[in-house]
This record gives sequence, structure tokens and C-alpha cells, in this order.
Amino acid sequence: MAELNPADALSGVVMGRAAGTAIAGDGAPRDGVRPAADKTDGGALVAGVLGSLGVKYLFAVNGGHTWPILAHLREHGIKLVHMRHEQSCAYAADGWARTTGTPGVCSVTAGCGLTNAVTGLCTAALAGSAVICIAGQHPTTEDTLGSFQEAYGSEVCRSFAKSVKRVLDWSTIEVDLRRAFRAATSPPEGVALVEVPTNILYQGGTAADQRRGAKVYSPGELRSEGDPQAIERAIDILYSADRPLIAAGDGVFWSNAAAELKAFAELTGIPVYGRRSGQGALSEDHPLAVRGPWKKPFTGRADAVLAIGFRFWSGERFGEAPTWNAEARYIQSDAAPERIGLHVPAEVGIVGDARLVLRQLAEAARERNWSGRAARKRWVDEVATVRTNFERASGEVAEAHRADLPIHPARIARELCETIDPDATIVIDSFTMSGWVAQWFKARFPGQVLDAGPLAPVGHGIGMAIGAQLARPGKQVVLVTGDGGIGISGFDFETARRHDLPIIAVLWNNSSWGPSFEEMDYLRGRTDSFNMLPDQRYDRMFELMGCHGEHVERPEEFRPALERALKVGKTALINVVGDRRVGHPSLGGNLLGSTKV
Ligand SMILES: Cc1ncc(C[n+]2csc(CCOP(=O)(O)OP(=O)(O)O)c2C)c(N)n1
Ligand SMILES: [Mg+2]
Repeated sequence: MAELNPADALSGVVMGRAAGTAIAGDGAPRDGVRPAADKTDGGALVAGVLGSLGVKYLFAVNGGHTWPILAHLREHGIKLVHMRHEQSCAYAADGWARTTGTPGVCSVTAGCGLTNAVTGLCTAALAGSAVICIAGQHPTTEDTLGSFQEAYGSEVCRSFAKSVKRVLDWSTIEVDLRRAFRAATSPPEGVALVEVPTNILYQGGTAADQRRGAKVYSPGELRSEGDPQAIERAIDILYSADRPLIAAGDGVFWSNAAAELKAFAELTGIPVYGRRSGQGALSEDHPLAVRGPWKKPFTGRADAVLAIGFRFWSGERFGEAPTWNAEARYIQSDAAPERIGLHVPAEVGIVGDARLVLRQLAEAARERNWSGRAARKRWVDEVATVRTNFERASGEVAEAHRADLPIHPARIARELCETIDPDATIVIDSFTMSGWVAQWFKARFPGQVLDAGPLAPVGHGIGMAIGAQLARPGKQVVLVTGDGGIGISGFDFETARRHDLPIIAVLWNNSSWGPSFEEMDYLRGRTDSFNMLPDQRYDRMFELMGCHGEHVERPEEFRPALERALKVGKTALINVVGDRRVGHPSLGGNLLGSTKV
């Protein structure tokens, strides 16, 4: 069997008959596209590493530049989830990672495949989600020559990825991939890209010649405790505080520390505010849970804050007043030292794994008596009062708009959250609905809510829902999306249907990108409208793909439609014609960050 010169096979003709048919296996495979019998190609090495690391799904859109990888997946029990757009491959990998706490893996072809994936990869990176992307690439011998699908993904992704690597030699394929897993899964978790040029991927060699090193440890295997002295100082501060607060972030999710968090909070009686993947780390049903929509009386007035695995990003106003109390004493614990003191001037920094640090804190706390202080009791009572007031107020809004026609988002958010299983995963895409659902949805465990994170794209929803549903077979996965978002990524409903994933999508159809253009004082009359065509029957469009469709125009139709969709057991879309005048309940200009308009 003659060996292929991979650079020739994949130079400009990769999807044509010359190389493509042979590589695709269309008819008898031509000799020469596979390595000699005693040799292993790069694709086998990649698939072998994925298999050895327990990867179950590869989210991908194929291209000749990555076929050797795809061709070896089955040997390792890895299922190919072939999707409709590379952004959704990255979103699905992210959804998997943020649901399971284990890395999600996607693969895209050279050039256009990689550039299409970028928004999804950047979303995962900014959310600190463990995602590995394996991209094909043109041969190294054709750099700058106008090679077919020539692009430099490492350069494209460098600004947000934790690690980027262009494989430069066949002997480092395995080690480069293992290094990517190490980078993505070590705190703070993030994105790692490996690009494999075709002349290396298609090359045959002897597996024993692979470079050694870069052992990959499973999540949680490399934990370390915090400095015992810092633990004691933290307990001193929390003990002497009148209004202490724990802020639990994504680090609690990745460390799988929910049980330890609950034990520490209950032992000390300190309220807990959870954010990002940390939302629900203490069930939001719990009397000590402070929820995002009404956190400010607590974050803004706490006199001591234990921030654990928590990022003070722009959604937290960078830890600044009035959202956070500038006078508070801050204790910051994180497995990643670079987060400590970055936004708030932490007086005590504890570098360590959230689960172990919380155990240490509980151990140290046990030596003291945490009950009986009047100020502390008042503080916890306030949690109950603010919760009651918030729930009354949001209930009144929902009640006032119950019968609104067109439908008001409050009715949908409320009935959705009251109807779905308490352990359903919820993926939040629609901008408008995100705020209303945030008011009503109480997370019971970390990783239950999948959001767009700091990059805040629309269109991430269906991809993330696919990853989440594969991660949680038999559990409800509910997606709330907008008509803008569905235009960006909607064809991946076909992927969900093809893989028999019973995702339930609630589409807020306001024929508008966000609240109606007519409501936007800043733009109205100054530019052309960005409304969309009204009366689009997205339910019918996706019914044509075999999904279950529901159409809801009147408020009382929603709950029965949702109940039917939840029972049907296949991908479903509920097209809810909503009031285009109503926007997000709390966000507006502040999405522009520090920019003042
Ligand atoms: C990829 C991307 N492009 C643009 C934006 C800016 N943006 C924020 S919200 C929004 C409107 C989204 O419309 P839709 O998905 O229909 O949500 P809804 O109307 O339900 O708020 C836009 C364009 C964004 N967040 N993401
Ligand atoms: Mg819309």
C-alpha cells in the first residue's frame, strides 16, 4: 500500500473527487489514503487519546481536514454528534462541560470550520468552561501560499483561550492533545485549541514513537487544601461579622462542593449567594439562599464576604459599590491564585480547592458557637423578608399581566417554572425572557442553569441544550430562546431531533431583536427598523423536521401546550407570540459595561 502524500491529497481538492471520494469511502477506498498496515495515522492517535480520557461524544462538523479523526472514533466508543453549525458544536461541548463538570470536546475543520466555532469557544472561555476544540488545518508546507481553507486558529483564539497549539510534528500529537485537556480542566477552567495540519494528521507512523508526558488527571484528582493559618483568619473575620455573606461561584461547581457548602452555611448560619455555575450550589429553596434578582441588600451591605470560586466580573459590577460593600472585609478562596485580589482587595486569600477549603472552614468553625447573636439573627431574618417581598412583588406583576394579550413574559416565566420538573436543566437564550425567567427559576443544584455567560451571545441555546440533554438522559432540558437567537442557530433543532433528544424549547416570538424597536428611545427615528417579519410560525418550520410544534397566542394556551410538549418525548418547540413592547425586567443601558450613554 503506497503511502499518500497528505499535502497533495489535501491541497485544494479535499472535498472534490480527487481526494474526497477516496477519503470519504465513496466506493472502494483508494489505496494510498490510509497509512501502511503497520503504521498509525494521526487521526487514530487523536481518537485514542479521547477514548483513553473517557470522552463519550465528539460534537463536530466534518471536513476533509479532520476525517482521520472521525474515522477512528467508533473504535474507541466515541459517538459523533454531527451538527449543523460549528458554533453549536462549541456550545454543545460547553453545555456538556457545564452540566457534567467534565470536559466537552468538539472538532471542526480547517479555516471556515474554525472561524465559525469562535463565538461558541469564546463563550465557553469567558464562562470558564472546560472545552477542548480539535481543529483541522492546512498543511504546514503551504503556509501563506494560499492553501485551501488556510487560517491560523491559534492566532484567532489566543486572546480568550487558555491554551492554543498548532501541532508541528507527528510525534507530539498525543502529548499536545493531553496538554490541551490539562489546560482546559485545571482551574480556572477554560478553552484549549489544538490544530492539526493535514500533513501531520494523515501521516502514518509507529505509535510507540509518540512523545511521552503530560498525564491528564480526572477532575478533582488534583485537589489541595488551603493554608491552615488563612483558614483560621477567615473564620475569625466571619465569626466577628454582623452581616456575613458567602458568594459561591463556578469554582464550587467544578470542585463538586455543593454538599460542603451547605454543611458550612448551615453550621455557621451564613447566607449564600450563588452565581454562574455556582447558582443553586446551595439550593435556592434554602432559607439561607440569597437569589440573584434580590441580592443587592445583601451583597451591598455585607460586612464580611467569603467569596469562593467566585468571579467579580462585569455582571457583579467588578465587586464595586453599591452592588458590593466597599467597607466589607473580603476573604477570597479560589483554586486559581490569579483570581484572588483581582477585583476586591481580599484581606485573606486562600488558594485551594473549594471542596477541601469548605471542609477546612467547617472544621475550624466547629470550635465556636455560631448561634444566639442578635445581629446575626436579624441578618438572616432579612433574607426571609426580602425573599417574601420579592416573591410578592413578582407575583403581583405576573398576576397583573396574567390575561394580557399579546402575552406578557411574566406569565410564561411563572408557568414554565411552576410546571417543569424541579431538577430540569434550564438553558436561557432569549434576552428578554432571561430576566423574567431569572426571577422565577430557582436553581436546586449547581450547573442547573446554563446561560450565555459574560460573552452574552444570543443563539447559544440549542447547542448547549444538546450537550446538556446528552449529559442528562431522562431528565428534562428546557430551552428558552428568542426569535433572533433561533435565526442564528435554529437548524441545530434538526440535530436534536436526529439524535432523539427531547429538548423542550419555549420560543419568545416577539418578531423583534429584543424589545420592539419602537420602544428604543435611543434609536427610534434615527435608523431603519430591525424588527423581523411578524407571524412567523416557527412551530411549523420545525414540525417539518419532525419536531413537535405548539403555537400559543393566548395566555391560557401556554400551560396545556407546555404540558403536551413535556410529555411528547421528542424535540419540541412552543412558538409563543409575545408582547413585543415588553423588554427585560431589569437590564438596559448597563449592558454596555462602563460606557455611559
Ligand atoms: C451574537 C449576538 N449578536 C448580537 C447581540 C446583541 N443583542 C443582545 S440581545 C439582542 C436581541 C436578541 O433577540 P432575540 O433572540 O429575539 O431575544 P428577545 O427578542 O427575546 O429579547 C441582541 C441583538 C448578542 N447578544 N449576540
Ligand atoms: Mg425576539
